[in-house]
Amino acid sequence: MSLRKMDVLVVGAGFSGLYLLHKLRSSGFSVAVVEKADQLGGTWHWNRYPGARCDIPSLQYSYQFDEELQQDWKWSEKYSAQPEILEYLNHVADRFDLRRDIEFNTEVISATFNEERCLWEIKTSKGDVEAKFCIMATGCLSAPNTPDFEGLNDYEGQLLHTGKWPQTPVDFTGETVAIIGTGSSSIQSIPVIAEQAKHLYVFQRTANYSIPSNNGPMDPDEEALVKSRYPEFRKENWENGFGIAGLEEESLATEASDQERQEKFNHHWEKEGLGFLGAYADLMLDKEANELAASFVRGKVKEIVNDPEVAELLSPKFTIGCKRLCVDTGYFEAFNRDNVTLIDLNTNPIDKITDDGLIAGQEEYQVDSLILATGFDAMTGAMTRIDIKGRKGISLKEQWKDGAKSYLGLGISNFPNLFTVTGPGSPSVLSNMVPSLELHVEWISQCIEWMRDNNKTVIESTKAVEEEWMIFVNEVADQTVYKSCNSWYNGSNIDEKAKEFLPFIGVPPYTEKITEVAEQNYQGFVFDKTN
Ligand code: N01
Repeated sequence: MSLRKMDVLVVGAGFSGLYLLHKLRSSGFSVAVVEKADQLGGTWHWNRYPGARCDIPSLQYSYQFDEELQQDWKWSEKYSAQPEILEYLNHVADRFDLRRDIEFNTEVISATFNEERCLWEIKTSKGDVEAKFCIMATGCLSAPNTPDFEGLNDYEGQLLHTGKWPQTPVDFTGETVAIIGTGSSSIQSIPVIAEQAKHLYVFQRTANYSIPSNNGPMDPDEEALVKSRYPEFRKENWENGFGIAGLEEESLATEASDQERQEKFNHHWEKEGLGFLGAYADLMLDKEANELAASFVRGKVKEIVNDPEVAELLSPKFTIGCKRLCVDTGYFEAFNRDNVTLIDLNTNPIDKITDDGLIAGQEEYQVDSLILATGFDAMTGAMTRIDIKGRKGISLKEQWKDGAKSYLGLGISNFPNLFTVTGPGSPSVLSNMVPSLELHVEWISQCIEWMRDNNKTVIESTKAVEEEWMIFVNEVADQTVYKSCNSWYNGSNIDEKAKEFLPFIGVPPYTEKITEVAEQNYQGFVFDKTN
């Protein structure tokens, strides 16, 4: 393929990349999207495991940039399943004629900033690109984590990773299956796999909190109500700390009576899903309040699971919410089935994977399929796995070795004209991702337009502002209970990764901050720096 030149190259054709393409093209820029997969969808293309669905209601987990789109589209369920979300994204691509500027099966191999020419030189698996701007729309949870289990390459059965699921549906009927990990992906897939498999072995290192989704067909009255005031509904949600409806509670768990608390927790358990953490304002701020919610959930696990030993193993011991809370359909109930066995990896560590299964705690498990539900190198992995070089050949991977620093999750020092969507230091994974990424797409597009209108060629963040910002990100987290356990929010699921809290907590102050930065001609960013 011959060298292609353009204003903006976008990496990734998921929710962010699609909207970036639409927005930037409408503003008159030449823009293309490159996508490693053979089709669009990003997260919703790769995560096709059984039971995959969103856990923020679809009326919220959807684009709002086009009023006609949000009025026209009809979700069939409260929390839509992966195939429907993918169908929605395909509809968006067709509706806004996006496909003609997306190159599929195209992997970015390297991206190097040429300081003299002030542009990005990007090598892809299908040829070279030169672009004034490069935007990483690569997702927060898109670089699968495959632990280095001894013997993994020897396994001859069907090896699967929830984050890289095959496009053709996998049928486990009659099979013996092992799944390693008990995070959101596993918690969604276990009840579905358990219905198919002859036997399912679940290998758990850390028990996790999960709240029932109470999913069901879309309530037509609720849909009509939301659609009658969609922009106001979106705005109200955005004013909550996490940008999600139902999280605006102000009363404190520590001040409520036992009976009040029980009633409220029960209500939130039955109705609110992720919003369970919004039952009281102090649940994520105060350990004592948090323990009240945590012990309520542990009590529910013991009510649901028949075998007391299994119930105890499934009862999480850490602060609720400091690992991403899960939302399920029949997760704890699945352990009442005769064909599901829970294995505690703390007392039975995996010795090795064999050609036909695994050995854990000296017990051998022969399995037809082995599923790794072991998560992602979150927030930074998708970028550090690409060879990105900024000023003076500095590598992004090297620069982020001791902790990912970014100004507002949008720009990185030494990497001019490179923007990140929902990067480290922004609310991203601690918010409703879709409005968060829309906010970033709009901010980035306006910034590039402003540069065009004001004859600016190069924008970059400085070390000083991003250091100051990441200190603030961590100071905010210090006022909460988020840092009190190992989680992918703080890099502790990946051995070689710096242990630093990455998302910014608080949608309203963050939105105010980036709006102010833009209004003050991108205060904190430097334009056309000379060496
Ligand atoms: O990954 P995870 P995930 N040996 O990191 C275990 C989003 N998401 O793919 O906790 C043994 O949460 C690990 O154990 P431990 C959502 O934001 C959303 O499930 O580290 N076990 C853990 O149990 C979510 O948080 C939805 O002790 C090992 C599991 O693997 C994020 O994606 C659905 C291990 C990994 O859990 C990631 O979820 C799905 C090892 N060496 C995902 N290494 C929605 O509902 C790891 N584990 C929208």
